[in-house]
Amino acid sequence: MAKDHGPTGESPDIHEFFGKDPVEADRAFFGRKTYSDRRGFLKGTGLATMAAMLGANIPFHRNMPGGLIPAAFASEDVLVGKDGLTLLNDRPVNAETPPHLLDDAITPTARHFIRNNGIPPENVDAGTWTLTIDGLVDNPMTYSIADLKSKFEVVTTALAIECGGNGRAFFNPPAKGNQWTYGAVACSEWTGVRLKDVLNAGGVKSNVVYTAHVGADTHLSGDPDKLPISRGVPIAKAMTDNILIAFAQNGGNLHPNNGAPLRLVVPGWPGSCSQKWLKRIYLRDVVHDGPKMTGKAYRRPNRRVEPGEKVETEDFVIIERMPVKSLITNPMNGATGGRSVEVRGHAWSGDRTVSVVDISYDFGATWMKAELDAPVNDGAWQNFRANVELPQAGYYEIWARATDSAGVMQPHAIDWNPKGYLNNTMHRVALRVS
Ligand SMILES: Nc1nc2c(c(=O)[nH]1)N[C@H]1C(S)=C(S)[C@@H](COP(=O)(O)O)O[C@H]1N2
Ligand SMILES: [Mo]
Repeated sequence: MAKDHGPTGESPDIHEFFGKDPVEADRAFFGRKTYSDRRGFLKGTGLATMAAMLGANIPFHRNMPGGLIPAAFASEDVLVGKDGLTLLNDRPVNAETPPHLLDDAITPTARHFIRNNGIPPENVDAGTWTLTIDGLVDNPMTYSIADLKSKFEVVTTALAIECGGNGRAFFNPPAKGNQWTYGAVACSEWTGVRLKDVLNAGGVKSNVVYTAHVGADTHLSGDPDKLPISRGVPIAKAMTDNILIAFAQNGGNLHPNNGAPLRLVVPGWPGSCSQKWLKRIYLRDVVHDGPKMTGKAYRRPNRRVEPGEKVETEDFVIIERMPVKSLITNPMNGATGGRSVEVRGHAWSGDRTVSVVDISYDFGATWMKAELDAPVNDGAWQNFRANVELPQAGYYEIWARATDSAGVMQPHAIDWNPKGYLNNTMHRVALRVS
């Protein structure tokens, strides 16, 4: 990237500039007074500087939406420490993992997807980080990470996190939001303490209904009084065994974009419940109404709707468990190979287990049972494999479908909803036998 001067004459790097002071960066480049002012456009010094940084004029600069960072700059620097992820958006950072890179039983930290709603905190120090538990508890407490480790049982478990919007890219009519295809899912090994132990130590009052989670990230507007996201779960869910307050990922530090140094991991429910950069959990006697809990965010219609149907906000309900789903991680979509193929992948169903994974290579006319492992622990995804012998050279599709412990099978077609959540249609990969 060109190390030129930004509009203030002191910012050599556009990400640094937007990262430090997004409002000022927008004003300088786009002439916008507030982040929500979408009419701003590049002009004057902002335009000249942007053009200098790009090394070219921008003929259609008047069409550039305010705040847009040119794709020419949307480079790997926001994906430091990640391996092979596809960047969907760089402000905030959203990146998914191609399915074939999710082949491991335990997802390496470098391949765990990133879903940010705001700007992560910078220069975090695990040594001074604190977590406050308050609201409707008998004894409000503030813990350091060392306190958590010494006061509570430390456990290591494999826990699957899937974004509620994973698969959104396939909705028709399309749904606004990050166009996740398959890779907003991962199953790292997390080390931490149980949420329920920490809540119990605080003494949960009898009128508690919901948890409320607060992280240290900043709202995109830069407004310190606004949270980018604050979600919660019903207290009964919070008291289950497999929810962790995690301080290690795969035996090492959490990746800075995955919530370092402390995060919640709520397996089986929308990833948004798993607050990153966790600073505070407060208990409430009402359903939590923080940012991204209300309206249409992480909510779905309370009934089946037709594709494109308009749904009133009051007809939306909070998404709880994620539905039964599977992902083929081998072969890679579009691969060419011989007639013998080991099909591999993972399957999961929030708060349930998967009982069967079926594989088809003849467009669903016949199905064979894959070998399916039990979850390594409650909350982990399950690995499957099947040896497939393809009859002759040609084009094939490998399809996988999971059925869960309640007998629910993945559908062929999307159950459409306005915000594009919960797409659990069967995964298909193309394969050519030469
Ligand atoms: N503080 C904070 N926590 C957050 C988010 C966020 O933007 N800020 N995004 C949530 C969403 S929508 C998802 S899907 C998961 C993704 O976790 P990951 O980025 O570690 O993969 O984090 C959740 N926790
Ligand atoms: Mo998400």
